[in-house]
Amino acid sequence: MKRALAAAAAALTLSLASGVSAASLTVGFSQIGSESGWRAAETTVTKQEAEKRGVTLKFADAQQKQENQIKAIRGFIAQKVDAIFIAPVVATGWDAVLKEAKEEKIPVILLDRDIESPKDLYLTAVTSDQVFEGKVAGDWLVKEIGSKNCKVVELQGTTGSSPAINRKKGFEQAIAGHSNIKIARSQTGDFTRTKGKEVMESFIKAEGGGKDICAVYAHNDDMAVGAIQAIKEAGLKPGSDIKVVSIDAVPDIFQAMAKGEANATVELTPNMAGPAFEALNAYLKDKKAPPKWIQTESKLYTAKDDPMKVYEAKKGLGY
Ligand code: GZL
Repeated sequence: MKRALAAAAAALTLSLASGVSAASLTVGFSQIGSESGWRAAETTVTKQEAEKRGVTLKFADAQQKQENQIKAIRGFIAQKVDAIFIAPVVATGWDAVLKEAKEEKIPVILLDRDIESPKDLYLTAVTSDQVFEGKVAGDWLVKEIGSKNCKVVELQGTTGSSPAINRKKGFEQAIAGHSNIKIARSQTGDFTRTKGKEVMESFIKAEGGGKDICAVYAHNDDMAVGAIQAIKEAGLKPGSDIKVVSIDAVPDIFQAMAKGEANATVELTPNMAGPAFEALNAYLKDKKAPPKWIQTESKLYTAKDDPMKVYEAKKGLGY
């Protein structure tokens, strides 16, 4: 008992000193898995943000399965946690379990992906503007290509996930007015390097060895890195024979950029938990409901942005 009191006092002091909330909360976090470098960084940063605030984080890795997330969320409800964070693997199928959390008055915050459930079933969603991310990627390609004909192949994220739906939408908006740029093939690579490479290999095979493919648009950098491997193994030069544009801005894409093998990426912060904890504290302290969407920044990086300097800077940020 004495040890627990000492620990709580230490957490209280630490959290007061660091100027964040003094409450020692227990938050359940249902994470999708560790399918990409970005996802792993989000997990690391979420644990760091909890530690900074003296929050007890109960972490559940769903290995990309929604049924595992729902099971974990029911477990958090049974344990009567103070709040639940969810990175929802897909956008549908959450209403029932969110209603159960609501009945127990446990606030839910969505991290990095959105869902199609009624908005009164969650407190807020901390995500980027994923349509905008796709548009930034598409706008970059439009500018890069000019009036040349360009056959694009697309590596989509996880089928049914909000980033896959929205990043596709944004990219298509960007190229809509440019009939010289066409998406010839589009398939999910499930946000992983392995699948990204496999699907790119099939695109290259289907397109007569790939020499007519002008660009690959990957919904995340991990699939782009897999595609780069496939392009090289086909005897083509990624970054020049086939332009490579993707999203996340993880360190490895900057290494590829420095070698001229990747061209552009749109940054996604892995720190969704910081804003989520701040919104939760404000809500628990004075019942001040946050906006339903807390938007994180998106920034384009290209080879002009000193990629190795960005690589070094990013290495310390949870990657
Ligand atoms: C987007 C996030 C995506 C990342 C991928 O907000 O959900 O999931 O872009 C990750 O790297 O797999």
